[in-house]
Amino acid sequence: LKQKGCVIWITGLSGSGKSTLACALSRELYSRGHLAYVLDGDNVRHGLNRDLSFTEVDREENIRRIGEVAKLFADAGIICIASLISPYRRDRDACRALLPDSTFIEVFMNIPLEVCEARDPKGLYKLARAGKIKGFTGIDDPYEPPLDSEIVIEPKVGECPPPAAMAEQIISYLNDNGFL
Ligand code: GGZ
Repeated sequence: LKQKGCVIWITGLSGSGKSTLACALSRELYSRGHLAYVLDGDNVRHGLNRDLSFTEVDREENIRRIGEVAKLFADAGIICIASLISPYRRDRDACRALLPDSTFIEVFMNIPLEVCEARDPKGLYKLARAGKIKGFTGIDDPYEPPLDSEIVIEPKVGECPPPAAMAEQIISYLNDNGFL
């Protein structure tokens, strides 16, 4: 194997760039000959998790299942990139606890709500503000930021880092910590 199995858990608000980063990272890893696989909340909700809504208990179950599946990939020696809002700290910590020491790498997309809302790529914030979506994370549902994530992605001078730069930040971490 050309990599050590692990889970890269990307958490953050809707529109913070989680899926974009997951995609850029998996492509970059592939191009370097590594095996990576993306579990994206929005995608998994169309299949495995199609029975789940956005209530607190269903989000908890969404996160739990993705954590368990991610663990299987990591056990198989694959770099599993999980990108989902995962708004509750205790649910993320429960996934961390499933994995061997230091193989759960939490990545916090520290992008202000105003920036995510201004981007609004799917128009969901607009619907949430209009009351047409209830319980939308950041609007009328909570998001608990990580307190000690391994990696933080932050905008510099108001600009969000380009996807390649974000991917590079994570690849450096993987290199420095013996995963690649
Ligand atoms: C948050 C919602 C909601 C509500 C639909 N709250 O930006 P997107 O569209 O593509 O990503 C969001 C996705 C969130 O699914 P996750 O599985 O990542 O969430 S969680 O980890 O909390 O279980 C958003 C869309 O689904 N979406 N309704 N009410 N996001």
